[in-house]
Amino acid sequence: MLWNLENSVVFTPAQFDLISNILTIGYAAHFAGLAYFVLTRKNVAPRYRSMTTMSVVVMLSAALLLLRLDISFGNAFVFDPTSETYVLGEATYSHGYRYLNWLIDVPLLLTQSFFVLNIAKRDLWGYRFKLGGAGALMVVLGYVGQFYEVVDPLGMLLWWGIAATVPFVYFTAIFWRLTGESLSYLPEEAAATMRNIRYLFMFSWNLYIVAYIVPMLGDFGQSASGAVTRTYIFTVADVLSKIIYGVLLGKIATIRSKAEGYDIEQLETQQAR
Ligand code: RET
Repeated sequence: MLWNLENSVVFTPAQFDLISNILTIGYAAHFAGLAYFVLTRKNVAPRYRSMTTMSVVVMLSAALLLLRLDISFGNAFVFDPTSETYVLGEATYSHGYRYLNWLIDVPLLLTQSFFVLNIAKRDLWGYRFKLGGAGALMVVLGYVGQFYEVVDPLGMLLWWGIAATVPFVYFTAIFWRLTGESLSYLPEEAAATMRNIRYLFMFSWNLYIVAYIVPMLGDFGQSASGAVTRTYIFTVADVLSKIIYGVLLGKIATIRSKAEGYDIEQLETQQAR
């Protein structure tokens, strides 16, 4: 039997609301992020705009996915008046969508940073291939693992998780080195932001691992509270690793644009005259 954690527990109305509310906040935040990135696109010089485009794509795919998850959650559980709980109805909740969304977002998030880094042109495709490929591999391994989160959390789930950690460590090391090198050539203010991005990356990407581990935590991990907890962790990780990360990269692009003589305020005043 292949089963997600949510499908094997019974929710109190409060737990049901906690999950469906946080899923709603999750997609609302990404739709808001979508508007933000579309509207601020012209603040950066044309050479940085593909980076903003990547944020737009990430926002849209995440917002739609989280909406899909919320609908799936609402459809799967029905209120049972006798026990006053939410129990599984005729459909099941499919958590795997989350991983399939990462397949789009992880390679984009990893390679998006290249636009504000100085990477030699001839190395660019190599790095895209290494980071994008390792990112996708990690997601696929994690996706296979999540099928075992109820039937064998300390066996197969753990096994696939450890397998997924190998590409994770590989691309994180490259990302850390490339962004670390940038601290010496970025303008002062941009370097300070890059420092924050590095910490944010480490914190938020590791949160996904924490959420993945929840079903392994014995009775708690296999309970409705466990399901609520991991949905919250995933949502916090999503907002930090996609929205805040994108905003900070945008800040670096704006600083670099200005340093290179592109000033949107000046351009707009000129046009207005
Ligand atoms: C898994 C399985 C356990 C081992 C590791 C994992 C890492 C997942 C990460 C996911 C990042 C997702 C992002 C999504 C954006 O949309 C698959 C949980 C290492 C790092 C950034």
